[in-house]
Amino acid sequence: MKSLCLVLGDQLTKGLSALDGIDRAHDVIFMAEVEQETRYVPHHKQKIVLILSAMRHFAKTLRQERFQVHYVALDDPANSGSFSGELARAITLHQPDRVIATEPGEWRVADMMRGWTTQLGVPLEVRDDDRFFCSRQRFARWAEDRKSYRMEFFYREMRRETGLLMQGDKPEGGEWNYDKENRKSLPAHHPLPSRLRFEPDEITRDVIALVSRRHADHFGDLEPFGWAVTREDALEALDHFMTVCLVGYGDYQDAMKTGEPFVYHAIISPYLNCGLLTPREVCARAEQSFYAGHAPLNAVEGFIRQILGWREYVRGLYWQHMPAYRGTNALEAHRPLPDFFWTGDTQMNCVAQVINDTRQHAYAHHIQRLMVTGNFALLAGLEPRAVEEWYLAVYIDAFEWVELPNTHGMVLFADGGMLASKPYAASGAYINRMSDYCSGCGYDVKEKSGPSACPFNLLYWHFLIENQPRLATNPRMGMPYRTLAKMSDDRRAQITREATAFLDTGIRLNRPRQMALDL
Ligand code: DLZ
Ligand code: SF4
Repeated sequence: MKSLCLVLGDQLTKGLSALDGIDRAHDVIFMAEVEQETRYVPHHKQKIVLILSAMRHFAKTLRQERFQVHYVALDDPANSGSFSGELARAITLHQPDRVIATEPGEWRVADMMRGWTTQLGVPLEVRDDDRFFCSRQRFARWAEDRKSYRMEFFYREMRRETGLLMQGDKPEGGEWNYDKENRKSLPAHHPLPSRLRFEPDEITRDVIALVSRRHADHFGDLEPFGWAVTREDALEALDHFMTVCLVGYGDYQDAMKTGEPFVYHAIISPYLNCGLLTPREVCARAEQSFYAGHAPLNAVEGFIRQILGWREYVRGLYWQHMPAYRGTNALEAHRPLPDFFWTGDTQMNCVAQVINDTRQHAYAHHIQRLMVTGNFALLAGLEPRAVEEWYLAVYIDAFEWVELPNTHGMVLFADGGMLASKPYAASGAYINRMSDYCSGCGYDVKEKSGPSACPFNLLYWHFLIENQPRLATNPRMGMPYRTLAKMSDDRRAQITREATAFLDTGIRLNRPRQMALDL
């Protein structure tokens, strides 16, 4: 029986289930660069380069190992531009008895695959993606009968099941979670580790030229490009993180610094998410570092929680609730995405810095994403679909299964609290505590109203006022609502007036609010 085995751009793993039992003599591996995937959102240019170059390197390695690979390049004149079109052409050419795929990462592609069962003319076998710790069925069993999910309980089950950082049935060190130790700001003049860059080889340079020709209209700087595009280089990046950065990862996980989007972060999410690294090997390495005495428990537990806990949890939730999940808008947020998300042209220094990091590196770390751009989107009531498209486009590690729950649920609370127990709303004080952004800002983080007030302060109280009917009964919002209750009617009216003026004019004009108000 001859099989055509499908490998998608985020499935670049030798042990992929679609390749289980493959016969080098008869079977053919199918990979295609398609216009549809490079354009379904305006991906950052470096994200397209990473995926296409990693695909080309992966195909090259497979061929060196004597697998037959049917590979379609983006600029092949015969390329129809879609997975369905290219698969149909490959079937005509190779005449397989069946097509084998691993379940895709995105609902959009899964939906396309459902169509293939009748369109292809040959049977389609879709296998589980067993690179994850928790299968979709396993998550569904855990989620059964739960109205709201909490990552912490899911995570504990995963720890017990895998035995990671466990002493018998007890968590290592006696606690499941050491997050409270992981909220330090960076001391002034704290030297940060330098990061590995991987010089583009000939394959990557070809892809850079291709993306420069075809995707000039997409967001972000194309060069310098320094991401790993092979498993060997991704393993080197992992090794560098484990030996140099993990030690400071816990303490400074939430810290932000001008021009330093990496701080002590692992920056391996692009490699995990496209398959060059696997979650199991990465967690095993971190656990070894702890037992070898190379990194403290708060760092190692925090790191393992992101991968074994949070990453698996958001994937489970995504598949459990798509496609209805992305249609909710619990806070009825309808404001369009301001242009400055694409240009960085805003007087809010924190937002400008994070967007600048994002444009340069296709990366910003999780607190930058959650508490700066995300916090702004939440407080300003930006339309969830537009914000989600932005996050999916601009970050090199963004695939919908991971991006959507993080943005829709965690950042925007658009699911009404299915994923997070409260909205992550914060005033400028949080950003000031965790970063050096405010000292370089035209706004004053200490000012709560008036022309030079930090917009985050104004928008924070405006958000609470606007959403009082929806959020005041949330037990975790008790403190801010008690403070709001002490505010005079005049003060509330002033906040509403100034916040509305900012949202209606200040945002669009990309200049300080005082100028907007002077108009
Ligand atoms: C993100 C991406 C891009 C930019 N291009 C391709 C491509 O040309 N071919 C491909 O197989 N995959 C690509 N990807 C990753 C896919 O979007 C990803 O595999 C699906 O979204 C997962 O369902
Ligand atoms: Fe951001 Fe406000 Fe600080 Fe300016 S003052 S950097 S807008 S938090």
